[in-house]
Amino acid sequence: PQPVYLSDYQPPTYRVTHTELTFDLDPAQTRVKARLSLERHPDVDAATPLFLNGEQLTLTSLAIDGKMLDESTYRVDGQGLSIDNPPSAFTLESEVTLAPEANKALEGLYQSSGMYCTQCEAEGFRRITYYPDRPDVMATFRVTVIGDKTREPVLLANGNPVEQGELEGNRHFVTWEDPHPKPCYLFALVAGDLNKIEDYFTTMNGRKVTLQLWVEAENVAKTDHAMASLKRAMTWDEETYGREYDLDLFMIVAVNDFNMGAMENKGLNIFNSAAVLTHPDTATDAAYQQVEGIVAHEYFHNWSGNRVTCRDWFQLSLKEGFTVFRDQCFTADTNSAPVKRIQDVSFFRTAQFAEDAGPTAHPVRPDHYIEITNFYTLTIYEKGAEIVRMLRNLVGWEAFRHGSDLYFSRFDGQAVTIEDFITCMEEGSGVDLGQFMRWYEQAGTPEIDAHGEYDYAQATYHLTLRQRTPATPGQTDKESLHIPVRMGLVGTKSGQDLTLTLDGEKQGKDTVVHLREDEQTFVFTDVAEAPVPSLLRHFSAPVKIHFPYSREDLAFLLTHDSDGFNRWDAGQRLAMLALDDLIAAHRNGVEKVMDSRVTDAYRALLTSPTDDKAVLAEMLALPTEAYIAEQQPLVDIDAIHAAREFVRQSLAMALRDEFIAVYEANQSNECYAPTPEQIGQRSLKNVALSYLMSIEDEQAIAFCQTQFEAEHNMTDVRHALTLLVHSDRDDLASPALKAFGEKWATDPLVMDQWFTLQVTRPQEDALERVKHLMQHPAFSLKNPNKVRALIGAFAQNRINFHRLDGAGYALLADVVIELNRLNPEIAARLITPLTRWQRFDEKRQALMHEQLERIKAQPLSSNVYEVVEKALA
Ligand code: BAL
Ligand code: ZN
Repeated sequence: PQPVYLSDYQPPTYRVTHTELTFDLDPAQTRVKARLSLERHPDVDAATPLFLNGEQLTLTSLAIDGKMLDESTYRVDGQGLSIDNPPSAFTLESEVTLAPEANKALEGLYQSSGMYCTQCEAEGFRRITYYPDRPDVMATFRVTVIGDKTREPVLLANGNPVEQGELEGNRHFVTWEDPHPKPCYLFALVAGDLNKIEDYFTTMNGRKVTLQLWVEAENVAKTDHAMASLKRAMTWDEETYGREYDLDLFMIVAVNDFNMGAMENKGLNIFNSAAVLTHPDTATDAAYQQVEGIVAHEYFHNWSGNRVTCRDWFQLSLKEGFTVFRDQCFTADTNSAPVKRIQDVSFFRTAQFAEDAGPTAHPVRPDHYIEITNFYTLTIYEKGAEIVRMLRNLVGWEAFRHGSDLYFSRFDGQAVTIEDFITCMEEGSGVDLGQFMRWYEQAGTPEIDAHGEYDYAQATYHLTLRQRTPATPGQTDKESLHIPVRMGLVGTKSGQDLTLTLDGEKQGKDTVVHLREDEQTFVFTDVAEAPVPSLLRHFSAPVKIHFPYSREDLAFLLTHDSDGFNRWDAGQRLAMLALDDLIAAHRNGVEKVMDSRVTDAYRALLTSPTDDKAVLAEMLALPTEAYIAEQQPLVDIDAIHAAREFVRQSLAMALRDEFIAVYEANQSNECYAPTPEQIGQRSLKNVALSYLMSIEDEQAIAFCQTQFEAEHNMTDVRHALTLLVHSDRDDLASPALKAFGEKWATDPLVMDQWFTLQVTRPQEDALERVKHLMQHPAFSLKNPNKVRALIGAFAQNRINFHRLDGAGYALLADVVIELNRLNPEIAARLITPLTRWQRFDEKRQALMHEQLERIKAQPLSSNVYEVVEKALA
């Protein structure tokens, strides 16, 4: 497969102004008629053939302006259709057939639980009809869907329904019109036996919008939260960004087989059922929060993505980075803002940093790709969002909003670039963002070495910051970035933020220093007492910052920093220092000793009054094994696991009474609601229970069993069951697992949880369980949720996936090889843990490498080929 380069971008030679489609649905042979109004660009030579993308289609007829084309005037190959000498403006009519039931890649038109649905982003529309499948071709659409009245009573497409009727042979049709020009990746069609849940939203200009959720009959009771989330998101986007919804109807459909979380098709969002369905008995707090975030994210795309879209797929972060930033702010405003930031950063520093340091590292705007589906990454999404967040902070909210208004009005109905967005931000703020653009172009996580010196005599504090970005594949030389470092100086005597004076100017108690050079020193004057610097507050830039904090400094910041995020981070750093010592002790065979400063800090946290239980739960959580691994030059799987377990158990033993007190104080029989207060309370209670179960004493086990058996809500039930299954008490875990599995055997989303909690257990039999569960009737390799719940989850079970006999790696490779034929997009994603082979010891490196070579020796899809090729380069 050949890469596509950003530098090769050419505007479309022909544009489509209007698209009419008719689908005559059939599982084995759906007929798609297309009638496209095409125009040649005035600058394009008349002899330029028309090229339309098309894959896995059978062309049955082709006509221009009503005249069938002679076979000598066009060519069809595996990529598409070329037509010689078309007129400058014309109507092209084509008819193709395709087989939705055979489509296991879940791109284009396919069937999920018998229902027809589509997924076109990024390049799935070419599996539906011959078309210029690129986002900079935008057309209005009129779509007729014909289906069986019994099997497909519901026929949906984008826009508004304008006509419907009965046809012969128990068939019927509905015609839909979408007046907003859109690229074909936003096209959607759904047909099946679905139930409707309807509600209304009145927009800021008084227009009544009908909101519909379409689900299978058994899921009707699981839709309240998604509907309420949608209405909150619509209100928030009006109030925060002035964005009003633009059609009379907004629909969300839940499907079981879906590669992504959800898709923002114009007026007809299609969702993975896992991202829309909730019920207190079946969904955890985390799932509730995820549903709210994804519903909002897809809705926000209506402006940031649909009304203004991407010129080409290199600009993907233009819509995704901006929309993730928007959904993060929505969640922060709707729930606990500090917890949202802690959770996002915690995930980012573990997973995106790992991506940025691995063989698939790429800039937020890549300059080439082989398979665009491989670029729906944490870098494009999450690092893209961090860049937009930096922008907001650099120019200030008002100017940012001004720039955003300008962007939406200037480019409405257009397909644009990241430069267009940045230009609007520059115009909206008057700030030069020239150097800032490098964030989009350079891959790799920048690192800042910070050094501070306090001069008692002069009452000055010198802070020196030095930046470097490590080399990444294809990018060896990096230029210095514009890095905003938000900071404060916390007085060691007063325990208070000191008033900052920088270059003679008073800054208040919190400021942002702008690091633009490789190295800069910032001199603070009138610093009345020796400070501890609090750096990168709120994670003001997606970088790693190193400062030689002592444990005393960190314990001090943990209690005194006015920035909640940095208080949490100080706790993480303190735990990391202790973990580092214990990892070394494990490696050297030396007795492990718990650092009493960590225990003291945790005791203080557990016994101090708090008004935000969710934040406290985050503060009590130790860094994950994956995060610890990211901090090590070479990952020592066993030492990390042993060290972390040692800390967990030491804390549980030393603070057993405190954990019991917290657990008991946070019991509640209140009716379940996914409110921030209740979620905080449950998180705190369950963190305490996790610590107690790490020592598996009778009291903890009794708590766990009671919590499991109470069946109060899925958050508590799942947590208790997980702890039992992850303990050595198989005598208790097995009957509980069995009862749970039987109770929920017909609920696919609960069965996903049942799979995950078993294969993430630390005991040695995890891999055997995976193999066994792959035979379970509820498991299917064809369903991406099942693959993620079982195989993906097992690959996160660090101690067992990285078994020294290589059986974990071999299992993953087997699945990748099989999935490569069925669903290349999911197969390529699944390889990720193997691509990080260079981070491990020699033995594991060799074992992982061997599996990558084994995959490479197969006939591969371009998706899997691209990832494996990079991993082995
Ligand atoms: N556009 C793909 C799904 C999403 O990011 O919303
Ligand atoms: Zn998105």
